[in-house]
Amino acid sequence: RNIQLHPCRRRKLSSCNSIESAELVSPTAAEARVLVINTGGTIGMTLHDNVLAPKANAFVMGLRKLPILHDEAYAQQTCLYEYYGSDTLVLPKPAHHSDLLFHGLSKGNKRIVYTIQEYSPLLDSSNMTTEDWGRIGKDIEKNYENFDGFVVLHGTDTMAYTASALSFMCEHLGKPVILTGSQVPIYEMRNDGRDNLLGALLIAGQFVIPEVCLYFYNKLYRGNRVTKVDAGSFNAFSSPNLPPLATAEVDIAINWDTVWRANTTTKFQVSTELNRNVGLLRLFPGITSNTVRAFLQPPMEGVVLETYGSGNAPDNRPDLLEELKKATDAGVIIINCTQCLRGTVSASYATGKVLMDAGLIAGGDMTPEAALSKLSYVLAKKELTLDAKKKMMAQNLRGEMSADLAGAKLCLSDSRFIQVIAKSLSISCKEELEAIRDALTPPLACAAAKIGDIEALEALKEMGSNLCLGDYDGRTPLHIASCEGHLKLVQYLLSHGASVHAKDRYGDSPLGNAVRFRHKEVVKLLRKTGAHFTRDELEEAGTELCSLAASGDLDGLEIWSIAGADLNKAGYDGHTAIQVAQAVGKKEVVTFLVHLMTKKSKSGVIK
Ligand code: ASN
Repeated sequence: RNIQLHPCRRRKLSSCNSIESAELVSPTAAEARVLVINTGGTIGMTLHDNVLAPKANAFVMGLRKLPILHDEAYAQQTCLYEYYGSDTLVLPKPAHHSDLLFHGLSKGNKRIVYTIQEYSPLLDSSNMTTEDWGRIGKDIEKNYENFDGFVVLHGTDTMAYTASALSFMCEHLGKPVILTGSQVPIYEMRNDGRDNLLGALLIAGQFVIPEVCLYFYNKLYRGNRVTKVDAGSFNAFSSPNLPPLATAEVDIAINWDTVWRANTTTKFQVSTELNRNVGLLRLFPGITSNTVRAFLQPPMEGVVLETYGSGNAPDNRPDLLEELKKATDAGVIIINCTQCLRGTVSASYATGKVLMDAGLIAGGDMTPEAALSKLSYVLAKKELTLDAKKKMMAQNLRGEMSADLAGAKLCLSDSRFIQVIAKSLSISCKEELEAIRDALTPPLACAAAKIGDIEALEALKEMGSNLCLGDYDGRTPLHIASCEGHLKLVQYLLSHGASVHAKDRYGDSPLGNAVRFRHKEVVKLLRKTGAHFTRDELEEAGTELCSLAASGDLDGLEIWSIAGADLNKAGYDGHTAIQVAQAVGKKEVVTFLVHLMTKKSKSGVIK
């Protein structure tokens, strides 16, 4: 298998002597594509009349001059601009071991090719509105299938709000969306913009972390868990109630156990409907009932009440409690969140119970930013009743609040199997046990997937293993089950967080595997969940279709069609499958292809 480049780029490349042969033939040298949506913020600002303001149409040119963020020689040699346009850049090849990402499962040592889409006007994030969030969401949706990951450049001031809102708006997300920015413009000598952008690009391009995240000062956080805590430090964000998803120190270490996964078989979509009749009200000693009443007046529909400590409010203020009760009776949803940076709302005090009695919903350990944007998202769901909306507010939708500790998974050391191995190796510390688990369980899970053994997978899951991780070849249980055509098991894995976007070391996805082994129902289910071929794979499918047409392989043609191939795509010599079938006199193939194409154009999808 060759480097995953577009055929026309590959042809040029192979005639170019200055490219190392390893880059041409090694599958691990393939490229990953990231879309960078530049909304503004300090990272691209310059000084005008002594104040910082965004500067339009300067960012790409600025990055081109930075060798750590762009490799001009590679761009020239691989015809990058001709193929992707002048707003596309490419990271240099990692040179030192610490640039290669070993911890957790990376897609290997890939070139990150990134395209910058600049918004106009560029915004200081204080000027962001809910419409801007919608625009970002829609642009991710529009470009979803053409990129491996997304980076959103954004000002730091309201980044936590945007990250929270996007986490809810992005439903059934399967790829990384990483917000980042900086405290000092990237053009200045001492700045944090270069490191932040570089880290975000490396993670977005190499790891399938299906979450809206925020990357800042060497840490990747879940987007709906952060809050800006420092206006004068490079370390501007904190995620007080959830440890980082990844830390980029000497190595980039992904905390895979913490990564949130959608567990549905539904395609990614962005919901841009948001209700703006929401607000944040911070309790303070002496607040008057008039203030509270005024705040809760129509059209207000949802409020985050920032209370004291573990969710407390005065229980000697009937005037105040009555205003809250009147509002909840009238259908306003009020969420109880703490003013404290860290900790959760609990029902341990009498001063907390009075709020429950007034009809408030406990917000757990949600940040006010997350609670507010969740309200805005949930209240916009017109098809839901008030009760259903309240229920949704109390549920954990995107990992924005901590799960009940009662449901915590079994600890690794509970597993006899691992204990026996650990004992024979004289190992007892938690980190080493975890290392053994992470090394042993992926091949075991793959073996279970091979024979379609759901019970064995259940047992591994109970042991604390992550069913999304791949074996030594990066092959995940979903790859194996797709090869074998175990439909039920594929369904099981997808509803337990398996990623349809996982790639093994050869660059193959579960969809590609299911097509190769002709498992029609598995292909349909993977497609329904959002699996798709890359642009390059679709390009190359033309040739495959022609050879199937020539050999009269109707089944093969049908499965490629279901998998999303364009039946009109020409092969390497410019002929389409129909033309080939006509040329070799295979009438039944021509009829079949025409039938498939009309079916597709009528329904949009093949049933
Ligand atoms: N005011 C800037 C913004 O939020 C702050 C920053 O990006 N550091 O756009």
